[in-house]
Amino acid sequence: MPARAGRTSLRGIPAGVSLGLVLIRGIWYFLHNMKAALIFGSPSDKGVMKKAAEVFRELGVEFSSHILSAHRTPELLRETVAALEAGGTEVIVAGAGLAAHLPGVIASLTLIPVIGVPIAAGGLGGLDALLSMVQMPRPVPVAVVGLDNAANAAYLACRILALKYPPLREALAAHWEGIKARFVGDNEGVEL
Ligand code: RP5
Repeated sequence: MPARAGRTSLRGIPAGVSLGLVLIRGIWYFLHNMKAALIFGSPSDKGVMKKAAEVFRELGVEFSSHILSAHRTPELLRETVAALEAGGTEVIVAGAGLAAHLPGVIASLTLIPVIGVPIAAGGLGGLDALLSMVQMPRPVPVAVVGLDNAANAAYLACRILALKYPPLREALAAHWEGIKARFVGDNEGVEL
């Protein structure tokens, strides 16, 4: 009788090796205290998504970032989400354009809250991406921010994390006070 072949993932990696990689990556995220993750569907999304990275850096939130696609690299996406879960990631910001199923697919793989950033790519100006995210059927929600507004997605992610981490809450409050003070300063004695 022929020996039973071990299970192999679609990437051609034996299932045991794949599980090992998930755990190793999970340990890496855990050791680096990465509570947030940025995932986006293409290198062409980088310009938009780096606005989220800037907010995380400004507020001192450690994050991992990944270019992964729900349709181009589905196996790697599944493995990465498993590794993020294993490593203690608590919120995911996912950006994509066109038929932007990436955030919805991520939300189907995990209970970690997912915030979608619809990216204005292609002939429909981003309406396609916006509707793909905001119209997720129950019970698989994706919180959605405005077109290309990755910064707001990161701010929302920080607010979610701040429920649990008081230093982040303080950093957010100080950041907000700074914005208010600058706004007031900029608008005093305006010459028309
Ligand atoms: C989506 O398709 C990506 O998120 C990107 O916004 C869009 C176009 O991707 P590329 O063709 O530029 O790789 O999957």
